[in-house]
Amino acid sequence: MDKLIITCAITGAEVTKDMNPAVPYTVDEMAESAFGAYQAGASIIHLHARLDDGTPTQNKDRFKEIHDAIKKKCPDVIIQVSTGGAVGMSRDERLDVLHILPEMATLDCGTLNFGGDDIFVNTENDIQYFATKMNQMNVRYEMECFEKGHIDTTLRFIKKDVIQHHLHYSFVLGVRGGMTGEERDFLFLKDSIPENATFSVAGIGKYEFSLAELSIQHGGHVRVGLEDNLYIEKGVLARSNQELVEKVVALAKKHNRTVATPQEARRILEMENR
Ligand code: KMH
Ligand code: ZN
Repeated sequence: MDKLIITCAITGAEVTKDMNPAVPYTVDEMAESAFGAYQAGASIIHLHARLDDGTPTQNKDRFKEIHDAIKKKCPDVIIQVSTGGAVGMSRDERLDVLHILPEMATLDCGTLNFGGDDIFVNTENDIQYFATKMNQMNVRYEMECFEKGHIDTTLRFIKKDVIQHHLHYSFVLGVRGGMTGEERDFLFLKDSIPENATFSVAGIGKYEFSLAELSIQHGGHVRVGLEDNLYIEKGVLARSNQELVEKVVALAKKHNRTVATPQEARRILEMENR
């Protein structure tokens, strides 16, 4: 089995300090939180940008400031910027972040309900537009799939050579409107991707650690972080992103998986020659 790549989704666009005071907003808070996660074992930081008051933004200058502050504290960490942004943002607004030429970004592979009246829109044309831009700019992507139809969409785009490079999936499970994160869901998705692909899981809320453990056992990788889950255990708020990563590291130990360094993660994801 490959070493375990741990991604930490430190802030997202939807969670707030009212929900958990450890959610970072400012540049310094982001850098501090990312550094803690990195020290605990995260090799990838999944990054959204916020203004100081918590408002989500895809503004390239704000992203650059946060990106550079994180890199100053942990120069070798992989920063994976979000091109998902927040619900309601336009295509080009979401892609503004690509101007900082990130090492890696997300490619969201389908539309889904996002709770209440929210819809996270990713039409077939959006996906093609995003993938084409990232191919042109030599930005590596992780394919975010919230249900099986999203995987089927990627398979069509792989055939058309719109999706290129090493295939790396993230199964984001447990969103209100997407697929749940039960074992049967995980196994169905894992068995639906190409054999040469790698995958990670991002369990939302209560699914975070059960999915993490499943993925560790099945040779997959893991994302945790306050973007996805605010609790270290039922009813107990996590004190930091670091604490969430530490819990995954303990699960890895339990199942004899060694945690990958950022350089090892680049090798596993075939990102070295970009
Ligand atoms: N904030 C969600 C609307 C991504 O980062 O690519 C989208 C999201 C996915 O978080
Ligand atoms: Zn995200």
